[in-house]
Amino acid sequence: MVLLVSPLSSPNACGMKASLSPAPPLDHARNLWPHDYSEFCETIDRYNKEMKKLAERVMHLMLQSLGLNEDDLDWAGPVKDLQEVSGVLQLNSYPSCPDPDRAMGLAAHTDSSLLTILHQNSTSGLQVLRAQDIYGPARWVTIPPLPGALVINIGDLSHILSNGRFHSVLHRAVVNRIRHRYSMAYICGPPAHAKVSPLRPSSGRPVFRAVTWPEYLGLKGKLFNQALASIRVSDETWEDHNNASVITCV
Ligand SMILES: O=C(O)CCC(=O)C(=O)O
Repeated sequence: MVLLVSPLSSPNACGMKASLSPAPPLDHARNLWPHDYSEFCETIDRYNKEMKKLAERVMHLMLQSLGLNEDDLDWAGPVKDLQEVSGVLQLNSYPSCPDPDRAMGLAAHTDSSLLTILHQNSTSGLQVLRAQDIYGPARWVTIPPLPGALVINIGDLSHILSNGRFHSVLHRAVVNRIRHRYSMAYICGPPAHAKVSPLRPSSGRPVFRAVTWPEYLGLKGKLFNQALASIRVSDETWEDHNNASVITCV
């Protein structure tokens, strides 16, 4: 079961993932807890605000690690936009299953966000795909829940923004034989109007074209795990583009 809540103060703003949610989050909470939904809503509202602050801080550090200093962050319009993130909180519930190998929690995917901050209860289930290395072929690795720890997943938009220096991570959730598992994902992205494009590519040219979050979600809906590849700028397109600009300038 997936419940999407963001932000509770404006229940219709289920945002980018509204199509997955059968009803506005406040209505959903009212149905589940007709008499005391307000405590749930207030707690979620507080959690949402804290996650937004944390996401902005992490995003800021990520931008700095790409070599953007405070001055760059001040003058660069689109970069400034990226410091004010918007988010969707997704609550996931995975009932136990006596035959977990024949059940699917959440299919393998990369997140379409800038980043996702994940809290898991004490039951493990999150796995990331580790690429082939000297220790063996590509394999799924479990990320065990640690008390008090949050997991941060890099999303496709950070992959684009960093021109591939940050890699979005392919992950999935598996179900547990005896224990019910819960997780909360704060999925954060730029404001809907902001175009995300590679910032100051260190190596030559931008590898991806610019997209807004809603546009990218549309592509993801159609192409799923091929969405990122679909906005790659090929060498030929890049050369054509450059030649075209030269001709235009002349
Ligand atoms: O439940 C988990 O650990 C994974 C959740 C997730 O990948 C998602 O909500 O996109």
